[in-house]
Amino acid sequence: MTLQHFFDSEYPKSSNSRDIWSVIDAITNASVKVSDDLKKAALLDNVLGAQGGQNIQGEDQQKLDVIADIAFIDAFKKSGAITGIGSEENEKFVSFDTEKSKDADYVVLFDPLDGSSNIDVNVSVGTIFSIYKRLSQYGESTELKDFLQPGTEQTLAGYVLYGTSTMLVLTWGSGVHGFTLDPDTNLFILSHQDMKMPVSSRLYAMNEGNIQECEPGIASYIKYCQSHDNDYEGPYSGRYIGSLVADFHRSLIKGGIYIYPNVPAAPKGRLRLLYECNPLAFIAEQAGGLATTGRIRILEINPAELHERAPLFIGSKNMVQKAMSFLS
Ligand code: AFP
Repeated sequence: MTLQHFFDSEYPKSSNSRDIWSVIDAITNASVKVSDDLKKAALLDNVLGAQGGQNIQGEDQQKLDVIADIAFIDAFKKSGAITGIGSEENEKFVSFDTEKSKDADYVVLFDPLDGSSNIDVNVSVGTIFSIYKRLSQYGESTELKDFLQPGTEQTLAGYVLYGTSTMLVLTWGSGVHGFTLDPDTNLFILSHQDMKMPVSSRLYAMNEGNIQECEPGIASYIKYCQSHDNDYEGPYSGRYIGSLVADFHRSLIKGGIYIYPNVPAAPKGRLRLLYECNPLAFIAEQAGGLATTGRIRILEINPAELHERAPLFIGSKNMVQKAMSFLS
């Protein structure tokens, strides 16, 4: 079944369903382009490597970060259903401000290419996105308040994983569904219906290089994972790709926990609340998992700024709860 067919049969019929489809259509169009560029990256001129600048987070921008950012922004502009966007790669939000887009219902927040420092070594990366209904007045430009909504207000969220196959994983609040790109037709086909995250597993993911720098409860939890005194009575396996979207996808399918806590170099955590934590938290919860800062639910945070960061404990419900029990 194609994504469009699935959407037509499953998305609640309402006045906004055409607009939501336009947004999904824009995402698939841009992701097919990005997927093609990634596949051929080492063969194309001027695609691999660093752009030579830094994004607002102070991180080195890869050329493909910029290429993906432009591809998604163009597709969102064309969709006619989006009034403005916030992107990890742009300092400020962008209000589209055409006659049509001033009346559009939705804003998108997205990370065009998560894990992009992995591109040059041919490791999976992804696009993560989150869609909200605007709060500003119709007919006017987008305002900051449109983007600073808690994750509980998301209408739609998902990611495209550019891995051994290209997959789109989506939720609109009634389960999580996965679609695989058929490279012969460029259509996304339903391959994973109603995905459920196992409630526990013996896989943990963390940049353990940071372990001495974290609050003590985190080192104690990791010791627990590595011991014989845990619920599996034997060491868990450590798995860390360094592309959140790929690490998360593994947890969604096989179960597991991903932790990125506060560290002195990133006192509020490294990950971006609006582009990474909220969309993945919506998916995790819809699949039966959990997403917290270690102390509070990610989706209930009221963001104060566009590029806000948050610590993230995400994955299988029992594992996230267990990890939280180690924090004072
Ligand atoms: P990039 O997109 O800049 O590569 O950042 C990736 C990321 O936000 C997330 O996808 C990774 O899990 C995390 O950072 C990796 O961070 P460390 O290199 O500090 O482990």
